[in-house]
Amino acid sequence: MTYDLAIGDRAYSSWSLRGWLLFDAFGIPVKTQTARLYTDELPQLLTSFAPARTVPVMRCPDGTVVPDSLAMAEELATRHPDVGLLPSDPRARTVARVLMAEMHAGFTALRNHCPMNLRVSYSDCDAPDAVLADLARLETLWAWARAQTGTLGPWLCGDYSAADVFFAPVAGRIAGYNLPVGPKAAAYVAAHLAHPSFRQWRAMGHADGDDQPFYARTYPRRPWPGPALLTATAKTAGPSVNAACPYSGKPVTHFMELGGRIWGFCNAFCRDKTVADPEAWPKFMALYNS
Ligand SMILES: N[C@@H](CCC(=O)N[C@@H](CS)C(=O)NCC(=O)O)C(=O)O
Repeated sequence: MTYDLAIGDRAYSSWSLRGWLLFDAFGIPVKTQTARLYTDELPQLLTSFAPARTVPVMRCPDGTVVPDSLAMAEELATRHPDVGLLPSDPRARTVARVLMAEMHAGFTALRNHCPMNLRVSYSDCDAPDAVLADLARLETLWAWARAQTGTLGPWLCGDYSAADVFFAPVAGRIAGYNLPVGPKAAAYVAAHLAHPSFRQWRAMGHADGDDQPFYARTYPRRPWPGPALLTATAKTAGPSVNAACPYSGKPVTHFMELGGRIWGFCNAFCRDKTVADPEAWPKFMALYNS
């Protein structure tokens, strides 16, 4: 028995990103099921996760359902004390909990004006004062956490922890809407964009289906400010260098061009997540570099 996790569209569901990172970034095995927001898929999926009304929601191996990201973080940290979800140092752990609680409860202006959309990147979004006030509060909290925990590295409370998980969507918003922050906050955002789990999530977000109209904005665009991406292109036909999919080992049916060669995958999702960010996928890069 393992954990089951229900999530929404990866490109848009900021709460789902938190839920998934709590597993992926800490090596806790999980079986993930997805449903598209604003469709009947979501309530349908949630019928097997009662009493959940939103995603993320997890079912523990013992059958207990945990329908809230903050409760998930606490429960996973309790059930897996050795994976580093919460800092082992008591003071750093307290600070991490303060950060998670405030992020979970607040920042409404930022959330409303800049809904997470990992498929686009804007150069400006006319941020109103309330959003600027939320950004100032984030910078205060992040600086306070570093001072309290004596952290000099990229994360807030020592090693990457659940506190950082809770700010991953905010990092995506600051990057995606080009929101003004100081150099220390900008470095923290850059650390999130380069985190292996975040990169994989964002790449899968590009492969998750059509754009959701609710998130469309007409702001001017700029290139995604994360790590420089290799430019790959989906192709309709092979033949490919490889006969077997780098992920499943099954025969290839979907194709992609990269570096002047054609690469094959066993389904559209695995092809498209690789097109979005080839370097996010160690199994593909092992094949590519072999
Ligand atoms: N308090 C919840 C909030 C979760 C939440 O609002 N999830 C959104 C997706 S990002 C959702 O499921 N919306 C669907 C709906 O409200 O019908 C948590 O921390 O997990």
